[in-house]
Amino acid sequence: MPRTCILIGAPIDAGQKVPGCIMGPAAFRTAGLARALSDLGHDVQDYGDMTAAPLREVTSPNPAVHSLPEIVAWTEALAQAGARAMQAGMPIFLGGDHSLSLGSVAGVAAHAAHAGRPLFVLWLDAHSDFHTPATTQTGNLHGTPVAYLAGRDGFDGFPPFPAAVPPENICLFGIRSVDPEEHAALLTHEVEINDMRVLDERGVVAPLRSFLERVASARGMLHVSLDVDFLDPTVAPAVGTTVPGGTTFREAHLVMELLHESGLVTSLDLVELNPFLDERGRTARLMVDLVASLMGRKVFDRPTRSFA
Ligand code: 6HN
Ligand code: MN
Ligand code: MN
Ligand code: MN
Repeated sequence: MPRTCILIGAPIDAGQKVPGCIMGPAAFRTAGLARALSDLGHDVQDYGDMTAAPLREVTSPNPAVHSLPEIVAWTEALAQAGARAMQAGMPIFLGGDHSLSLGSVAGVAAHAAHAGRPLFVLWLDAHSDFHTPATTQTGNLHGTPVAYLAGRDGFDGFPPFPAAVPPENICLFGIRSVDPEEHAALLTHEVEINDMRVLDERGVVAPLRSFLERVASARGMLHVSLDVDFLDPTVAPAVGTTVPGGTTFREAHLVMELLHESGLVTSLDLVELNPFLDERGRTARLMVDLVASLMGRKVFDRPTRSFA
C-alpha cells in the first residue's frame, strides 16, 4: 500500500561527544533515501532539516550531563513536528544522534493518545538507552530516550512526556551493552528484552513475530527506532558507539521485511549515522536499503504470503 513518507531532518549531535552525526540527514539524502521510497510507489515529502527551539536556561543536578538546553530545545521542536507529521503520513526522522527520539517519540505518543490508540515502540539498538539524566555516567543524553518515553522520573527541564508508553509495549531488540544503572532499572520495568543472547538462540523471526502479534491484537501504532549500532560494526562502521556482536546484514533485512509484512509501522527514526566515520558511504547506503526493505522492497514479490 502506498504511503505518504515525511522526511524530517534532525541534525542533532549534542546528545553525545563524537563529531559527525550532524551530517547524518545529508548523508541519508545523498544515499538516495527519497528515490528509494518513490521507486517503491510511495509519496515522499521532504520537510528539510529542522532547527531546535530557542534555548532556555536549564540545569541538571547531575554534573556529568552536558548540552541539556540544546537537547531540551530539540525535544520541544521535534515533538511538535512529529505530532503534526503523524496527521499527514508516516514521519521518518533522519538523525542525528539518538537523543532525537526524546522528541520524535513524544510527538508520536501525543498523536497516538489523541487518536485513542496504544503506542508500541520497537528499539533496534546495541544499547538499552534506559538511563535518565540523573543516572547517566557519560552525561550523553542519547543514552536516555527509552527511559523518557517509559515515563521515568529524572527528566527535569524537559517537557512532560505526553502519554507514557507502558513498559510492556516497549521491545528492546539486539541489545548487547547495558550499564549497571540501566540494568537495575530494567529489572523493575516489564520491558520486553530481546538481547543478542536471545536472538542467537531463537533467531530474529520468532521474537519479532510475537511482539508484532501483540501490537496487532491491541490495534496499536508502532514506532520503530533504528540505531546504526543495531548492526554489526563489520557491516555498519559509521557510528560512534560500535559494539561487536551485532545483527548481520541478512538478519537486519529480515527484521525489516517482517515489519513490512506486518503493515504495522507508523513512524520511524534513523539515528546515530556518523558519515565522518563511514567508508565510502556504505553504512548510509545500507541504512537506505534497510528502509527500502521496511517499505516493501523484496527480492521476489510473491503474490501471496508464503512464510506464514
Ligand atoms: N545510543 N550507555 C552508554 C551511555 O553513554 O550512557 C551508551 C549510550 C549509547 C546511546 O545507543 O544511542
Ligand atoms: Mn541508541
Ligand atoms: Mn546504540
Ligand atoms: Mn552509560
